[in-house]
Amino acid sequence: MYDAQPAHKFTFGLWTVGNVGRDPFGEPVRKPLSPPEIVHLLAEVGAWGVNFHDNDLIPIDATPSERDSIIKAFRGALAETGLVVPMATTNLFSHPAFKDGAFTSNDPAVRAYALQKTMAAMDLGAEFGATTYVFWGGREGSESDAAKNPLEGLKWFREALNFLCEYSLAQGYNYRFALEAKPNEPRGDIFLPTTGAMLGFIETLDHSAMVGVNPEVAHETMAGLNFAHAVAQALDAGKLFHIDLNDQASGRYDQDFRFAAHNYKQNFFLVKLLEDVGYDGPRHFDAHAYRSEDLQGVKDFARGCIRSYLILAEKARRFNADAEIQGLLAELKTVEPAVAALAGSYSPERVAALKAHEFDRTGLGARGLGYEKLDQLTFELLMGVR
Ligand code: 3MF
Ligand code: MG
Ligand code: MG
Ligand code: MG
Repeated sequence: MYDAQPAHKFTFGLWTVGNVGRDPFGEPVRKPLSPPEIVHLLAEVGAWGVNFHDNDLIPIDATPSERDSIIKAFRGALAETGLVVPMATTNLFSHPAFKDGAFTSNDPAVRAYALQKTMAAMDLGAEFGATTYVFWGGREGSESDAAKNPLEGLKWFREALNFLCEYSLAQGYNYRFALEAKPNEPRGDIFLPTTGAMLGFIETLDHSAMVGVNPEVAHETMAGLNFAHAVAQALDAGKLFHIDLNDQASGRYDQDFRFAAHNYKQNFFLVKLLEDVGYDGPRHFDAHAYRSEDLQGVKDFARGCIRSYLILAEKARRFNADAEIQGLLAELKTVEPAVAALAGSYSPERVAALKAHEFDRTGLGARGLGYEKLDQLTFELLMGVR
C-alpha cells in the first residue's frame, strides 16, 4: 500500500544516503559508499532518481582519466537499476576557496572560479540528462556586515545567474534553475534567506521565466516560518521547480532529519498541499540518517522518508473524503449568495453594492468558526483513531 511508484518521482542526493555522519564535533561514523553503491542502495529502497553535486560524483582533484572511469561506473549503475538523474548542482561551499561565498565572494577571482566550476558542473549534469539545476548559496553571506555590502552581494549573485542562464541557453541545455534559500548555517547570515525572498529576487533576473525555487522543509523551519505557506507562495507564482523534503526542529542546528521525523502535522499539510495541486516534479529527500546509524539504519532512514510521504498522502486523501471535516469546511464558506457576491474582483457595480450594503459587524464577530473541532479531527485522523 505504501509502495513508491515512478510517478511519485522520489529522489535522493548522493550526499544524503552517502552521508558518513561527520558533524562539527565528531568524526565520520560510517564508511563512505561509492556512487554506484549508492545507486544500488537507492534502487533497493524504491527511489526513482538520484541527484548530485559535481564533487559528490567527481572529486574536486580527480584527473581526467579518473573522471572518465567514475562516469563509466556511475552510468553502468544507472543502467543496471533504471534510476534517472533529474537534478544536478554545484558544490560551492566545501573548498576553502569558498570561505567567503562563491558568486558573492568579495574576491573577483573566487567569483570567476565559481562561474567556471558551475559551467563544468552543468555540463556534467546535462551528460546525465538532468533538467533541473539547483543553486544553494551555501556560503553566500557574511558573519559581519563590516565585511560585505549586501547590495553588492545581490548584484554579483544576479550577474552570475544571468551569466549562467545565458550559458545554459547557448549550450542548448534544457535546464530550469531552482534557487534554494536558507537563513543561516554555515554562515552567520545567508543572503536571500527565505523562499519568499528568492521569489522577489527572481523577478529581477534577465531570464526570470527559467528560474524558480527549491524550498527545503528544514530551511524555512530554521527561520521559524510555516513551510507549507512558503511552498504555497511558490506554487501560486508557478515557481515550484523542485522541493527538498526532510525535517527539522525549529530553533535547532541544521538537522536534515528523515522526512516527517519531527513535525507530523506540518508535514501532513505540506504533503496535502502537494498532492491536492498535483505537483508533478521530483519529490527529493535532502536528509540523512541519524549519526547513530550503520548501513542498515541508512536503509531504514531512506525507506522511512518514502513511506512517511506515502502515509501522509493517504491521510490527505482521507482528510478530503472525511464527511465531517469537509462539512465543517463547507459550513465556513456558507453565507447568503447576495452577501457572498459582494467579495470579488473590482467592478463599478461591486463598488456600488459594497457602499450600499450594511454589514452585521457584531454578528460577524460573534460567529464561532469551529477550528478547535477541525484541528482535533485532523489530529485524530493523523493518529489513526479516525
Ligand atoms: C544545505 C542544503 C544543500 C542543498 C544542496 C543543493 C547539501 O542545507 O540543503 O544540501 O540542498 O546543495 O541541492
Ligand atoms: Mg539543507
Ligand atoms: Mg542541511
Ligand atoms: Mg537542500
